[in-house]
Amino acid sequence: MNLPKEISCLHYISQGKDREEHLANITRVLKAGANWIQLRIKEMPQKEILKTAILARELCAKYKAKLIVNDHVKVAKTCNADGVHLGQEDTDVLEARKILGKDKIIGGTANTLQHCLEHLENGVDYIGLGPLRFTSTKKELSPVLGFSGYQELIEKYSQQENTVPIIAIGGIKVNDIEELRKIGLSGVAISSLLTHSKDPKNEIQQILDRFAVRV
Ligand code: TZP
Ligand code: MG
Repeated sequence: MNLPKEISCLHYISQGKDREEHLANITRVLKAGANWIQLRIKEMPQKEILKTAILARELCAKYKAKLIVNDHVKVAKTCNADGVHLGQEDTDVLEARKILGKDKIIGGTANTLQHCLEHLENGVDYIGLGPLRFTSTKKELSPVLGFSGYQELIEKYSQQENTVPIIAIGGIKVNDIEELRKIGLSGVAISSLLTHSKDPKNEIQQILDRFAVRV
């Protein structure tokens, strides 16, 4: 699949109880080879999220990684992040595009084919589709798709004339990559596995390698 804005095949989704923990977890995966960080902070005042985003921006610049801010378009704009990731309940994609401009990356969450088609219509740069399986990382999780759900959806999605990369999310482990890749996923977004990994370097390398096989 064509990757117009160089959408990485591995998105690390940050987690942590406070600013320090988010930044420590981000630093750890950057050192281990991650090249794409999605700063996902819930339950923190916007000012604090902005401070964290500015520091995450510096870290990502140091390791030549992309920084995508979850939910907060204004934070993404102010800290000059590479883009924003928007859920179904967040700022409208068209509105975000007006604020951020054409060169920034906008990703959108999807759980159904309808969501994917709407995102295409609105001009997102990638779609985060999931969950693959249950995960406690996200509250109010959408219905689990499983491999068969992805298969069915991607068969229909790939009949569209112009598509964008689809990134799988939700409870993903290294051993899932091969099957997801075969189904037609362009990448994976992972939080827990990498946050709690004893050897993130090894896991990141394995994931990048498994996607690199694809031509
Ligand atoms: N959206 C659907 S699942 C999820 C998000 C943000 C979190 C994925 O995290 P994990 O910990 O890799 O299951
Ligand atoms: Mg959101």
